[in-house]
Amino acid sequence: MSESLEVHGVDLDDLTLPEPTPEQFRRSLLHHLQYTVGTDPEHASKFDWRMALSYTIRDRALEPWFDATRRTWNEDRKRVYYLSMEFLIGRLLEDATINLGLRDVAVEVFDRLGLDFADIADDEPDAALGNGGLGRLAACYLESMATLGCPAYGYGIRYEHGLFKQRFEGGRQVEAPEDWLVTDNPWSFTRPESAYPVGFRGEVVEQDGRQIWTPQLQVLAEAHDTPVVGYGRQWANTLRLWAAKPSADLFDLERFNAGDFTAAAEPEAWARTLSRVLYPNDTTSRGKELRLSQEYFLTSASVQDIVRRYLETHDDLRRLPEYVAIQMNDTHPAIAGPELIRLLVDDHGFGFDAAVDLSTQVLGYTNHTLLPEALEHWSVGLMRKVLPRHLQIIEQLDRRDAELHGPRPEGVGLIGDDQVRMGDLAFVTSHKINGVSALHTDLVRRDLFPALDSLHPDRIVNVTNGVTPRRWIALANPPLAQLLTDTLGSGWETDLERLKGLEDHIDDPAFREAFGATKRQAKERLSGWLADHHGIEVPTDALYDVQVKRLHEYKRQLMNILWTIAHWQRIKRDPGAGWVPRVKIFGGKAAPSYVMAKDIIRLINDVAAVVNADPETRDLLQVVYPANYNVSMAEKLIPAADLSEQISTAGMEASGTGNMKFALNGALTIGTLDGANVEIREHVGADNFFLFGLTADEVTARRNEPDHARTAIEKSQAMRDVLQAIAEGTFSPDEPNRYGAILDMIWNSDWFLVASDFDSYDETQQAVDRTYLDHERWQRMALLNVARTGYFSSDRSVREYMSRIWNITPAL
Ligand code: GPV
Repeated sequence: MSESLEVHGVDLDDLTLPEPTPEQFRRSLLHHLQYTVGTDPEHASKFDWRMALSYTIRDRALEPWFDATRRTWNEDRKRVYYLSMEFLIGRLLEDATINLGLRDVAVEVFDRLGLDFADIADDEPDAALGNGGLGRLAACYLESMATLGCPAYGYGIRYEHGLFKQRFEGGRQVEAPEDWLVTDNPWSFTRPESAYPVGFRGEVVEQDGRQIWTPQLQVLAEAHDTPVVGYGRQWANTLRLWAAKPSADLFDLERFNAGDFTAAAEPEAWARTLSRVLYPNDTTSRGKELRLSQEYFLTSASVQDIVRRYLETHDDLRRLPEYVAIQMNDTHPAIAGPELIRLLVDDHGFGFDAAVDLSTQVLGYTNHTLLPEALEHWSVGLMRKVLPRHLQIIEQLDRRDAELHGPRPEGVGLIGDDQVRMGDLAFVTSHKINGVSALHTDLVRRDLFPALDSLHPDRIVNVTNGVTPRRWIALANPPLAQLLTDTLGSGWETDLERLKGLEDHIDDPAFREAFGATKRQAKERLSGWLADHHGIEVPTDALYDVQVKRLHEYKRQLMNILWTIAHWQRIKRDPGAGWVPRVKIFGGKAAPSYVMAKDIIRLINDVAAVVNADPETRDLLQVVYPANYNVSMAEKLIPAADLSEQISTAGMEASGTGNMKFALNGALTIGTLDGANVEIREHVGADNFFLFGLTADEVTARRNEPDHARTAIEKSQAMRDVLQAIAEGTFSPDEPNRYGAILDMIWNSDWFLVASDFDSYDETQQAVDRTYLDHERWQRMALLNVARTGYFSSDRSVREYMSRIWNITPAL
């Protein structure tokens, strides 16, 4: 707690809230219900209760938030600024409740009111301001930075519409807009005083040797702040999301007065578009003007805010790197380099070289993919139109680099083929570039930036991803959390390597039984939820085999469903062979324009319909695909999983983070040597991991073999039977040719090597079954997965960022 402070004659300590005893908590809750929500207990709806509860919890977040902010100012600390187009936060209420240490009190108070805390918490819409792993990683890192006491701001966009909602019609994905802001957002504070103009288009003219950019359009970025409380309420940071507002002069009064109302309102409408909707593409970049504008909108507002905050207490911008670290989450905010250089040169009188050096010391860039379709490129023409001054700076940077380093090999440089290469731009304006798993970082060095790496051999570093155990164990899996606390004492939540201590208990049958009981409870919770919310009935004594993630060919949900068909065919051939009952669970969305991914979704649903209706196999195999997978669904599915499917083509998944969440919740992984799977396997031990498939180098070699798919299919009876069943319309009797495109792809191109890896996957799946039949063995393997994956806490990752990249020490 801070020392006594007096402002306007008010002793701020007078405002401190009393200890939240159940009675105090109850009073606060009922007070908010009446005075903030405006209703009474007799008439309150679930929504009203949730709002009253949210305000009650939020009150308690403000003290650590203010304290942390004051300490950072008073101690003049270095701050981290995490710039990201995505923050996939999910729900905030229960997370904040846990981190503030109020869950037990809240549950008790609701019990006494005859209400169910979990039911109320379940009413909250997800903040789905992200697509998948990249956005969820940003959310885990925010939570870890707050827990560790790393002074930090997350900067993002306050999308009116987050990731679309998914439903299935006749097995097909249908998208509907997401609407999280339609009801009040109790976690956000509007800061109208923090608004920055962001300019677009217009002209640059030279005047007395200086470049003057006069934008044609100007939009206001208005700040909306959400407190991010760390576990143990010792620290809290800010997530600052920008909303786009038309600046007053955007409205064309002349046209309006002349009667052309629509045209008069056009620029205003355009301005609002900037924070209207999240682009629903995961790991693809499409070169659209609106997307570039959104990226600049986020970046410019954030960089202006950062410089303004620094200058409030400092006057020498040359010392910026001592106080400011800016992290770019992929290249989406990579215009930060040119923007900071622009501000330093055009507004603060720096020379170009000095501005570049300074910016580079401040900036860091995290690369999250090698997929060519995800590497951002902007055409020079578009860049010149939207950000003419920035294009000049990029050209100047490119010339400078060429002069510094002499003739460059083909394909090197910030601009080529009439495109600005954002990865190269991010590289040359950053002092550190990191990949997100050991394997991925090696490939970033070797395949993505070989030339830049040899020029700057100290720049590329690895920081393997991590996930927060507060959300992914304490919140998602209370029975497991309780067992961990009973066994290890409290403290594992912030020191996850303590899970190692579980190994001391592994020979104790009673402990293994208790561990097994946590899994059973999670399965019961999940099956109840599937029945209530999706009308799906599944047995609770089956092996739960789960693949949840965005739909993408490289993630190979297709291989999983093809294997499911093979398995079904085998059961039918010999129903009495002692099969392990399985529930195959799928979850995930496809980008709306990704035709092949949508075909795969439909195939999974078609297979589910046929297989689930088959009386011969019904008790042994179920396929379920609950629609609209999101963070809160993940919290229900992951704890219940026995088997975690991490089956991407080796070399394609930068890291994966779902793989970590599953292992921490005692699921065994069936996976390739890809991304962080490699490190998970090293940690849990090869005996406790179901490995299959080609390695990254073998993948590269195999792709060069002509007809690799056909060759593999011809070798595999199982694969041929599956493809034949699909071709005959077994799963689409009304339209036998429905999956012609998938079949054609598998036979004739198969870039992601589904056919080449199928038999290896099949054998390994059979090993999974055999192992599962040995109950004790499975239990031991699952326990070792929990015990040995403490390394994958995002606290460890954030500490590595702090020491290797940000050069910052925690305040706690
Ligand atoms: I680039 N990732 C993502 O979710 N969206 C993107 O646009 C890009 C990358 C993911 C990678 O695919 C995962 O392998 C990785 O675990 C995650 O980013 C976080 O690093």
